[in-house]
Amino acid sequence: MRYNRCMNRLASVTALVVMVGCSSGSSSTSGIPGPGSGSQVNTAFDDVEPNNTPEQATPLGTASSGNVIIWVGSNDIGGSGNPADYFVFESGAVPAKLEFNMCYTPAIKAMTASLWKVVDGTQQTPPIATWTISNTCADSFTAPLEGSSVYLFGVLATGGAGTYTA
Ligand SMILES: [Ca+2]
Repeated sequence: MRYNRCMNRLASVTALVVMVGCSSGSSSTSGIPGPGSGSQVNTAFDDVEPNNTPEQATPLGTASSGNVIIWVGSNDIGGSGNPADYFVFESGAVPAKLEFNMCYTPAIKAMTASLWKVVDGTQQTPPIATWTISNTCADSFTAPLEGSSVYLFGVLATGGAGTYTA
């Protein structure tokens, strides 16, 4: 009797784990572009519209060894025509860090940024990190980067159109 109850409980726990596994797996996106050539990632995360979905991510090439520090002079974002900017890049050969500060202007109401690993053109979920951007440009966000790996970086904005810098 006791044994049966235990096995029933084990079966339902197993089913839950499988369900959670399936739901997190189904939200990943395949068809992410390759990082492309060059090393624009070292210079600036300049967006090339449309880059509103992971499949439209702007390729930024491969980083030189060392930390990736996101630089954005001024990118447009916000409003129904430009809700997000996605970028794809490959890290340098040595494990390093992603680092950035970011802020935005009105009429943007709120912004988040996320970093995902990409394996064989497929976005891996959940994201490595998701950050809430303030409008003060002093957030000091960081995340670890494995060596020679492909990453998807995306920013989402709500409210109206504005710009962001990093
Ligand atoms: Ca965009």
